[in-house]
Amino acid sequence: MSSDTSRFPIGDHCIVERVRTTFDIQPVVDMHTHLYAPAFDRGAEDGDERLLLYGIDELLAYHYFVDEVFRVLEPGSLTPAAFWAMPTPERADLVWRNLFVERPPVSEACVGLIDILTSLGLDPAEPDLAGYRSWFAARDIDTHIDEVMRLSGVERIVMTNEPFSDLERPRWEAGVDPDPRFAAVVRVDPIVEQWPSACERLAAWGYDVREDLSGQTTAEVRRFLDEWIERTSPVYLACSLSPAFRYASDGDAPSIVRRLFDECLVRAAREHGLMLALMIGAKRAVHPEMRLAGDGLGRADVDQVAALARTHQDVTFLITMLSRENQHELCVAARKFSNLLPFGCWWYVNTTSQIREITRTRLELLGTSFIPQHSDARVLEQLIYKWRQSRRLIADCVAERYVLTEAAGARVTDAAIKADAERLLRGNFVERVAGWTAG
Ligand code: RAT
Ligand code: ZN
Repeated sequence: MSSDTSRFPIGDHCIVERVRTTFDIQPVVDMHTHLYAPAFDRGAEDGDERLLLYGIDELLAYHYFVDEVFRVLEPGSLTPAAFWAMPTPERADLVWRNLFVERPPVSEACVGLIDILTSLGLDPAEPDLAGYRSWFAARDIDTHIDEVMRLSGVERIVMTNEPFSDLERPRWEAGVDPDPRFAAVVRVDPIVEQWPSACERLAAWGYDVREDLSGQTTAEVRRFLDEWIERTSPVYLACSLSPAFRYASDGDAPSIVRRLFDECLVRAAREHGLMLALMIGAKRAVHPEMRLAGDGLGRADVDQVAALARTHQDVTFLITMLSRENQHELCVAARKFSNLLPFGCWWYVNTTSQIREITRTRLELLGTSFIPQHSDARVLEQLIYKWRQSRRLIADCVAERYVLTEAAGARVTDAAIKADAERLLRGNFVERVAGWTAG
């Protein structure tokens, strides 16, 4: 454990160690990941695309490394199309050589990968991937998941389950055995973000829906949501929205998006006693040839979130925003509407400097009434570095507040520190999930 407490302006360094120790051992509920229970891949044949990704090749093929590697390749030496045509191990070799062997790994994602290797007892200085590949190949997946969860202190992994994904939908329809280590989430971006094509797909699946929402459309969208809620038993409903997202109506007639929220998504959330998570600010396909690595971000309008919260005060909205510029405004909106629950430092703000800044702002404005982090892990072992890093950063931000609390004259007991750690890393989420049972 590092003993660098120099950035604390005043006082009692001992409280910093007490907080770090408490946060280090507090189990986490990771409330947004892209990981899947291994049961989703049971029966998959060699060469089939997998839902649960793990191991060195997948770690290096992670989309956070794709845009990073293009920044250091000789300009014009490789097109995105040629890159994607390479098999995964070849892409992994390219990333390893360029970002880890030819220069010291410096970026957030690079340092994270080194942390993973070291935590698993591997030497991070191998010139090539052969040794890592055989180490991962010898792992039994169920034991490996347990070990990764132990190392990262994660008690339950919340998946992102997408009924509109052609890869995932058939697995649910065929039936997936429940795995107590994983919880489901129904995520339906296309319903709001690409309504015309979502409408076409729903119609092809037998729902009586029309693009202008006439007739039975919203009832039929509800039927679709109800069926998926029944099938997956989700812990919340979710939707990712572009920075241009608008809920508030400009004229008298409610917009299609507003009706989809009011009559479908929010109503389903309310009637099933679920939270609705909105992840706002991803500008999809800014550079389409880069595929998953081609998304950017933009500043969104927090007034839209406030309008939703004001209209539906009996539903809890889990909100994360991608733009740094939205973070302070979101905290202020959450002070006005207690049904707004800010969560996580998402994607491009899941970096050391941004986690520190956002967590400090949230603690200053919201006390401990928010969810400071989720991992967004897409590859299993990422849980290790993402949680190791976030735990420590969150603990230090909390300790910084306690130093001020004590300087002002109040005492912070060990029991109070433990209660805050529990609230921040699991309680603020699980207490709002009806019927939550320990994993
Ligand atoms: O962080 C990521 O991996 C992004 O690609 C997105 O998946 C984002 O987290 C999302 O949930 O849309
Ligand atoms: Zn995500």
